[in-house]
Amino acid sequence: NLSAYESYHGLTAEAIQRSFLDHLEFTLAKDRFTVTHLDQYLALAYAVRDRLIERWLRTQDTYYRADAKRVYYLSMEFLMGRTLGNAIVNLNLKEECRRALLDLGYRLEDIQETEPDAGLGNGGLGRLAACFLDSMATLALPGYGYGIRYEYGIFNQEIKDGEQVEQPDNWLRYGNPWEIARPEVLYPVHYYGEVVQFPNGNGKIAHKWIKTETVLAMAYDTPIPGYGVQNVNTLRLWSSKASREFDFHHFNEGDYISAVRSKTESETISKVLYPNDNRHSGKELRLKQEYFFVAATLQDIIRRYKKTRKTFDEFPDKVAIQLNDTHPAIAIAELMRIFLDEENIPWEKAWELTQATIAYTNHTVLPEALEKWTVELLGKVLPRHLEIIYDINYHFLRDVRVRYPNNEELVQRVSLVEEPVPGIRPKSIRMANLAIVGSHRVNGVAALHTEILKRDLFRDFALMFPEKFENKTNGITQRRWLACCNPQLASLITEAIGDKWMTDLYEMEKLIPFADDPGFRQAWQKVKQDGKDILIEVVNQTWKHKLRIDKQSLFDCQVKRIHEYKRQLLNLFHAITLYNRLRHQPNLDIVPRTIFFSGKAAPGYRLAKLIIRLINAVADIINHDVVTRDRLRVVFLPNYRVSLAEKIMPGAELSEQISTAGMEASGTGNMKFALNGALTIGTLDGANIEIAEEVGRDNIFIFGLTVEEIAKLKPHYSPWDYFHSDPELNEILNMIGAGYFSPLDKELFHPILFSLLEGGDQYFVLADYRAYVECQERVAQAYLDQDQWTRKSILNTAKMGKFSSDRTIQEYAQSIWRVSPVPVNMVT
Ligand code: DL6
Repeated sequence: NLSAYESYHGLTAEAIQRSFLDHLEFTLAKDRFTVTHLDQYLALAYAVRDRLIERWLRTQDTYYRADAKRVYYLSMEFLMGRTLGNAIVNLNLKEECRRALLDLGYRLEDIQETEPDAGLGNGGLGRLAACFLDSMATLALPGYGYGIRYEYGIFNQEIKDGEQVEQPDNWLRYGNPWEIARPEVLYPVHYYGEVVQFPNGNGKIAHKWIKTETVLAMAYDTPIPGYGVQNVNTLRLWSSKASREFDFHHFNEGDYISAVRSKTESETISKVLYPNDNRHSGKELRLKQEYFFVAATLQDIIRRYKKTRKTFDEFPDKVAIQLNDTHPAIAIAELMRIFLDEENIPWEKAWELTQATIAYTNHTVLPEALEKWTVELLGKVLPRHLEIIYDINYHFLRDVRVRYPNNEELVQRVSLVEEPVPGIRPKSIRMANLAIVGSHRVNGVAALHTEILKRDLFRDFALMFPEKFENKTNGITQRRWLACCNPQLASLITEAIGDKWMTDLYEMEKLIPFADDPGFRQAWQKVKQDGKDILIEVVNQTWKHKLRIDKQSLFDCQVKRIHEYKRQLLNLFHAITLYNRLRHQPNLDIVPRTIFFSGKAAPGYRLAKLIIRLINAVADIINHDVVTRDRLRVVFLPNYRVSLAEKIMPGAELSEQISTAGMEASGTGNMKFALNGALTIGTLDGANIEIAEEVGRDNIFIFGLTVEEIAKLKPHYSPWDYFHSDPELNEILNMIGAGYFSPLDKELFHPILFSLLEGGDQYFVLADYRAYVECQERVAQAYLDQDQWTRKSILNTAKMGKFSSDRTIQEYAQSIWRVSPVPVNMVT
């Protein structure tokens, strides 16, 4: 007999149950005879969503009344994963939901499993954006995520005969209860056409972009609840719709089929996420996607700004725009276009406002990932923007020549335009240079990465504008990556030190004394074992009980995108090393290991796909060998995604972070593992360095060449020397070459050997092999002493305070965005 108000707002188990049953009946039109798992999930999702709505509305109202400065996080990717569990934790409703459902005979965990992942991202960059949204809301910052509502997110990976097969990710098939469509929030986005000039009456020349093709961007909003606050922020994603004028043009000419075709073509813009991680595609559709969400977002930002202001003088005081890599960097030209052509603001003023508003985060130093658009393509798709970029370059290079006279080489290097080399490269726009010049701050994502930006990649710019460059070491949200994904460990920690760590991860330091408490260690070990059991269950479901996993074995995990620089090969070579040792000496006493791999390869990245095939081929041989299979297992878990990561982290004991030094900008998987008590084996790369500083060298396994050593070795590096001088390495490469792992096609894996030997081993796999194997021996030795291992595990978790995305976001808020918390108060 609850009131309707209680059904929408009540936070008791009773109210949630009522809401759940109401949605089942009135939203989904189901009864207990026809209800499916999907219905159960949807009904619960709606019930939980109801509890966010009032706070969500109140949040917008509070920000408006406070005339708050807003932060706009522009990202092509938001790798959100599932929403239900996170919303329940952030609303503190877990027990109530559990009870409400149990009473009806349902288990909360089972219902959560029905939710598809929102896989609107490739990897680290997209997941970072998702963690940042959680932290901004939790810190009560007026933050908005803006991106694209891809109809198809990152592909689903199947493994068939050891090979990756991509399947479309139709994640919206059964509807998305978390989004609210906003058909009234609709903006035109223009492409192609031409630019005309005319006198503006004040003795100046004005520009008009005409004869364009127009697509509409429609908004879909998702609530982002903070933890422990009433703030509920917004993620606004744009979906493309055909514009009416565009249709009418064809209709008027009586060409119905063309009209429908153009409509479909317009709607392809938000159809699919490009599945590349750390690689620039250069495709026209990708450029259109980038401009699509930037143009819609800027219109939305300006509309909101204009609600309270008549001039643009205060724009940078009310608006901070963060570019998540260069993917949205066209925002610099677009904001200038709006200021110049639509608002008639003079160039100098427009430029000052643009620079003061925008900041840019770089996420990679890999040359193949740096975006360059050919002048031909940019001029065709966005002719006015190309003109503006040339004008920005003209002003910028003029200043450079004044500051650094007679240094045309410098001018060439920093120019936004890369000059063509006939037959080699076309004339192109360097988006990173545009992003640096158009921003007031540029940041890297870990200390080493920022140093490399300043020393190498952006050296000239860092010397010109030292005040622009800052470091912001990445972080992860402890709400999802501990509280949601590892509730047992979270409870154990909370029983010991209280729950303040949920909003202040430095509180974890209070665990330090517990590392020496035998009772606590035992309890910790038990929870870690339960995590391993859950992971075994995942393996059993995936491999239909064909793989028997030793629950006592060391769970050694490398889960991330498959990329040569991340060096899954190094890990695999270690597995083959152990295998060979066991073959040669069957009685050898080794620490039993299960080596887990998981990750997707970009569909067009042939070598990465071949690496997946080799992992599976090696797994097949090792797991079937009666001599070795009880002591060594290799498991590839298909379809790595956020929800799978949430099952892997709690069971992992060893975290593989073994990229070539200098190449992984930060890494964030490294932080998730350590927070869940895994020990890291890693190179001195990205955030590993800072993790080592925090946990101490006794509690981490560091190996391999440093950035400086690689730089020294590079000019005369010969992988052949290592091939000839290291017998174990030699044996592995010969086995692969002779078809040991591919008896039906002995040359199958030759391209991998080619890249390692003739190709020069760009990623120094052979150079680091011996150090890695020796380091793994230290790991195995340490694992023998379970008590000491557990101590280190506890200390890893205890020292993760720095790696909360709350800390990262606080730093962005203070030194880049200059925004303050605006807490929402629900008491009227
Ligand atoms: O900053 C988030 C994440 C880092 O942790 C990874 O180290 C880095 O590889 C990744 N970068 C990209 C670059 N993609 N582009 N462009 O995903 O960013």
